[in-house]
Amino acid sequence: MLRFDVITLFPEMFAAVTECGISRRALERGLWRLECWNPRQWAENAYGSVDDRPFGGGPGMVMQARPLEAAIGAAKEARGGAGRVIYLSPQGQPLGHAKVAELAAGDGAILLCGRYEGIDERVIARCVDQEVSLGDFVLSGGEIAALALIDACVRQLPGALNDEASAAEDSFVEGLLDCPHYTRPEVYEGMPVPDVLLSGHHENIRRWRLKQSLLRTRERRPELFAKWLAQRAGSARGLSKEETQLLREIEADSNK
Ligand code: 9WO
Repeated sequence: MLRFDVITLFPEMFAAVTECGISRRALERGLWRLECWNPRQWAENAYGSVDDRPFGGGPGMVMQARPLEAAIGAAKEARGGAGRVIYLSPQGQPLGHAKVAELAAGDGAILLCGRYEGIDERVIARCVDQEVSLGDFVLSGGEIAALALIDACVRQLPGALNDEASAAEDSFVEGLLDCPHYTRPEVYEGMPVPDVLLSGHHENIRRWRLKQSLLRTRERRPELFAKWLAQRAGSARGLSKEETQLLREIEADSNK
């Protein structure tokens, strides 16, 4: 079963996934589980401190190795001695759908959340299997990144979404951005919903949505579009007739 063990000084933050929305429902359905491990429990002094001043000087504090490693050890033991350790940091490899899908299909991971200016590098050397980043920005700690990772994985689990929705239809599963969405009213502040969506013609609607996805991806994320094209054109099945036709239309439209 998918299981996340989180090493964190702020276990209460993880109520965001255990108490809310799709991830809460999936937890109640027994589709995944979460355990938090607070390094403070393994603090080396009576004050319960787990940070200290950085060697070499400079501002701020660094999380000490021993309490972190003890917490990781406890988490590993609870997982039967196994479990890869992922450290969430801006220095990591960028997270994408492929990694999310791989994690969701496996048994999860131990997620190490840093605070302050970071963690002692020797913990990374000794314990961390993968360092993962959500993007080029700095948070106050790894927790919000870990929450995002957990949420992304849990919604991939079969049975997590209600049957009207399917993670297989998500943006990125096909390597393209999502199409636009509309709901009532039909006209909002003078802006109508595209006619095709009111037509009831399911084939035309599907085609329009695919075209919008292609348009948006090409416009907003050219590198993603190039990757999609290369992957499609290079694969055994190649581009479908419809995809080829839509790409021609897009090309023609952009030259108008
Ligand atoms: C804080 C800081 C303060 C003064 C000068 C330099 C500094 N660097 C940092 C810092 O990088 N703190 C990190 C906070 C330490 C590791 C955990 N933290 C974290 C993880 N911030 N942002 C992330 C993160 C994780 C995944 N994807 C994007 C951001």
